[in-house]
Amino acid sequence: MSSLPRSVVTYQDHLSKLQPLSSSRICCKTVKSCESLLRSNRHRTSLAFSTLVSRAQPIMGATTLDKSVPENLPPTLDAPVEQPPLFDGSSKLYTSYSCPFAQRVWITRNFKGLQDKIKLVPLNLQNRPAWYGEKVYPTNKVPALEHDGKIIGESLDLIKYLDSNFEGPSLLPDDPGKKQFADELLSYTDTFSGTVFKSFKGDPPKEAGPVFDHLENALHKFDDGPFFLGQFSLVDIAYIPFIERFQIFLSEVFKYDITAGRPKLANWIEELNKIEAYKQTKKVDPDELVEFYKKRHSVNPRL
Ligand SMILES: N[C@@H](CCC(=O)N[C@@H](CS)C(=O)NCC(=O)O)C(=O)O
Repeated sequence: MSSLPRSVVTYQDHLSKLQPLSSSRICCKTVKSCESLLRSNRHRTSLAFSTLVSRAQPIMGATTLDKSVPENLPPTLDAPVEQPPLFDGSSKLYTSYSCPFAQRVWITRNFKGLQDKIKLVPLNLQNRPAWYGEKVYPTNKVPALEHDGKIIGESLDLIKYLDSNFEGPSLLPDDPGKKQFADELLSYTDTFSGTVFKSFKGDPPKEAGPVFDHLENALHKFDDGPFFLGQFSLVDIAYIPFIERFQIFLSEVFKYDITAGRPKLANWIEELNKIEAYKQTKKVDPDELVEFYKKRHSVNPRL
C-alpha cells in the first residue's frame, strides 16, 4: 500500500465507502472516474491502473477478471523420470491432476494468469518419483510450490500465498466483513469435507446434509454476486474441487442430489462452470472417481 500513488489510496478509500451499495452501475462509474482521475494525474502508469482494476475486483465479474489462457498440459511424471532442476530460478507447482487440494492452487494460478510464471510438475501419486519426498517436499504430498528458493506446501496457505505474492486479479476482498467471513469459511473446509467423506460409510443425506445446508446458508450472506463473498474469491476455489467430486459420487452411488432444495448451491456450481480458470482443471473421470472413493472409504451403499 505504501508504494501506491496517492491517487490510488484516495480511490480505495472512496471505493470502500461505496461497496455496501455496490451494483454494476456504481462499479462502471467508479472505474471510469478512476480511469479519468489517473489520466489527469501525473502518476498515470499502466501499473497503477492495473492495480486499481485488480483492487476493484469485488465489483467486477469473475469471467471478466479471469486471466487464464489455453494451455497444453505437461505429461505426468512417473517414478523413473529424472528430477527437474531444483531452485533454478523458475517457479514450479508440484501437483497431481486428480488431487482436489492441488486443484485449488491450480485454479488460483490460472485465474491470476500465471501459466507462464508457474510451471506445472504433475506427479503420478501411485508411482511417485522417490526424489520428490527425498529432495523436494519431505511430507511427500502434493501440492507444493517451489518459489524464491523455497518449497511451500498446504493448499490453503498456497492459494493465499499466490494471491499475495504474484500479480493478477486479487482473490480476497478488502472489505473487513467479507475478509472475516472468508476466514470462517476457509477454516470450515476440513470440517465440511471430513463430514462428507465420513458419511460415505453411513447415510449421506442425513449425515452430510447439514454441512451442505451450512454452505447453502453461507451463500445467502452477500447479495452482490453468486459466490460466497458475493464476488469470486479464494473461498470458492477452496470448495469447488471437493464439491465437484462429492456431487458426482453422491449422485452415482447414493442417488443423492446435493443441489435439490439448495438453489444457491445449484446456481453457485453453474456460475463456477462458466469460469475458464476452473474449467481447465476439471479432469475427474466419474467412473474412476467412484471406484477410487468406494475402495478408499469402504463404501457399502444402501440403494
Ligand atoms: N493438507 C494438505 C493435503 C494434501 C494431500 O493430502 N494431498 C494428497 C493427494 S490429494 C497427497 O499428496 N497424498 C499422498 C500421500 O498421502 O502419500 C493440503 O491441503 O495441501
